[in-house]
Amino acid sequence: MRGQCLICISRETFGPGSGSGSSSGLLGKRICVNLKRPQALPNQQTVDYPSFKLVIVGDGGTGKTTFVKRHLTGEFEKKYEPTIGVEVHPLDFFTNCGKIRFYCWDTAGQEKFGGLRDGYYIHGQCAVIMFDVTARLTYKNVPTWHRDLCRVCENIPIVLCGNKVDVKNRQVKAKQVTFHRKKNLQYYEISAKSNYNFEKPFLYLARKLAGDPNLHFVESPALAPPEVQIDMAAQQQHEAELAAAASQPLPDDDDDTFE
Ligand SMILES: Nc1nc2c(ncn2[C@@H]2O[C@H](COP(=O)(O)OP(=O)(O)OP(=O)(O)O)[C@@H](O)[C@H]2O)c(=O)[nH]1
Ligand SMILES: [Mg+2]
Repeated sequence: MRGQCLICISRETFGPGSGSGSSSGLLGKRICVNLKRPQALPNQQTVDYPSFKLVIVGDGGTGKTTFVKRHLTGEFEKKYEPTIGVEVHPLDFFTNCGKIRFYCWDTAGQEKFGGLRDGYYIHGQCAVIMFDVTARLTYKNVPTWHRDLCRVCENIPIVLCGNKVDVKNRQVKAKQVTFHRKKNLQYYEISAKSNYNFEKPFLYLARKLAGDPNLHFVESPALAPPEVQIDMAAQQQHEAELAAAASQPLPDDDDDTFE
């Protein structure tokens, strides 16, 4: 299968320059990151501007690979090809503080293709946990992904993404999504296929990593053209429900009661 690989992680294979922390631009000055941290693959080009390892996890089929491939490459898999092990995609963004790169470690959701599994999380500096709003089980499994991730990466900024909001008959309603509130994560509704909210998770993570809530993107990344149109009126309704739910008290423990 194209571009898919199982890789081994070794600290020694990454030389100076593979990490961020070089001081190009304001961002570089603010962020202190260990230069030896492995972020890219050993054979992957490294850059002299701040770069971060972003780990993407979630059940198989939730759209992780589709999401990262929207950026630049223009590739879009219509047919579902499960990821084997991990694929690492370098994604660049232009901020008012300079350029920033996320090495997106797109991991396999399917157990049988998991490879090193949480071995891929080592030195993760930020993360996206993805579920599919059309498949309840993928939301039920979010706490497990979160727990496994946090065992390896303590205290990293994490975004929870509910993908496929373009689908009419969604199974996980916006107001049923509460996990992020319990764990202090950011939540975004996204649709990889329509590019809806594509930039939001990256912007949130960039702001957290830079420690600058005012950081913003100065250019939109080149994205693959939308494959579907999203019903914006319906989505605005969902976003309003989400905002309203945020002011409600949290259910005691709805992880198990969400059926
Ligand atoms: N309707 C809709 N379908 C999507 C969207 N994103 C992904 N898909 C479809 O969902 C299926 C799975 O997508 P992948 O990106 O391969 O899923 P994955 O999370 O990488 O799966 P694993 O590699 O097995 O972990 C594909 O058929 C995609 O076309 C979306 O935003 N909307
Ligand atoms: Mg995949």
